[in-house]
Amino acid sequence: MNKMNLEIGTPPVDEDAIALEGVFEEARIERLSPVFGASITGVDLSRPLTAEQQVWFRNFLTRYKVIAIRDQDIGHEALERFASYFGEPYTHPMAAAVGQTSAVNELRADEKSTAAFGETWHADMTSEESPPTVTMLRLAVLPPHGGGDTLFADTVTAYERLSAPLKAFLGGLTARHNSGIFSEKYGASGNLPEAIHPVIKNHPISGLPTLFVNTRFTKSIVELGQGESRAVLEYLFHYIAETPDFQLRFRWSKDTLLVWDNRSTQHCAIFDYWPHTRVGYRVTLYEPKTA
Ligand SMILES: O=C(O)CCC(=O)C(=O)O
Ligand SMILES: [Fe+2]
Repeated sequence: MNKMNLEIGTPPVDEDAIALEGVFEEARIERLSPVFGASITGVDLSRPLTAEQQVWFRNFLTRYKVIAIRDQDIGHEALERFASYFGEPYTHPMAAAVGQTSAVNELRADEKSTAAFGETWHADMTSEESPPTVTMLRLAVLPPHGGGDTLFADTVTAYERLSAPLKAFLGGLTARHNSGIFSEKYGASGNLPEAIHPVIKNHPISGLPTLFVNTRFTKSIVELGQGESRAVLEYLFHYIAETPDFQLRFRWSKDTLLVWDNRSTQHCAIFDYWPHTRVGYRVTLYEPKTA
């Protein structure tokens, strides 16, 4: 089996395609759920990866959608280097307001926080014409009594499990996404991105259809009347948020680097640890690199 057969244009889902032999001899993979998600131990991101290892990681991500790379006590430079294997760093349009000063963005919540970043179900910045493709987050400080888990939903499986008539109906629709959340939450004004995306969007690498609407950015369905749009979106938002069968709850460990495919998943951060501190370092990428 060719280890690289998940790259652009081929369907992803053969486990042999991400065999570790000859690429990472010391590594071990464990599933995070039967549906999606995997963790890997025994790799070291403090050093550059070979071209073959980079392709392997991209395939691993496409296949599992959320990957946890354990025990990465790495600095920002190594984080940025690993991130560069997945795309170009994305700068948030509200960079200053969300505390971003470089490609690596500190995510911090502590006793002074009234909210944490990403507390509603969303994919990152779908209000962009080309939304981020991959996001990675390394947690450096964990709350002492647990908490601060992150929920994920697999939006390929969410689509797959809809009935055929609903799939056919949604297949012809597009939706408006905007960044209103930033004016509401951060008082932002000016040119915030907005975009129209198909409600069912094919993943650019796997080709698989995904359910591409989210509570944070999706405002209406272009082809429907206002009431119809509201009802359909309401149903889809609830369906994604309330179907545990295609969700996982990720429990962090210190120095885990979590990478998610922003095109085939949604996530929701849980802020249950106040007044304790949780600190992470985050890099967001756009424009997939091909091998
Ligand atoms: O803090 C988290 O677990 C995730 C926050 C979030 O939504 C993000 O980093 O995109
Ligand atoms: Fe997010």
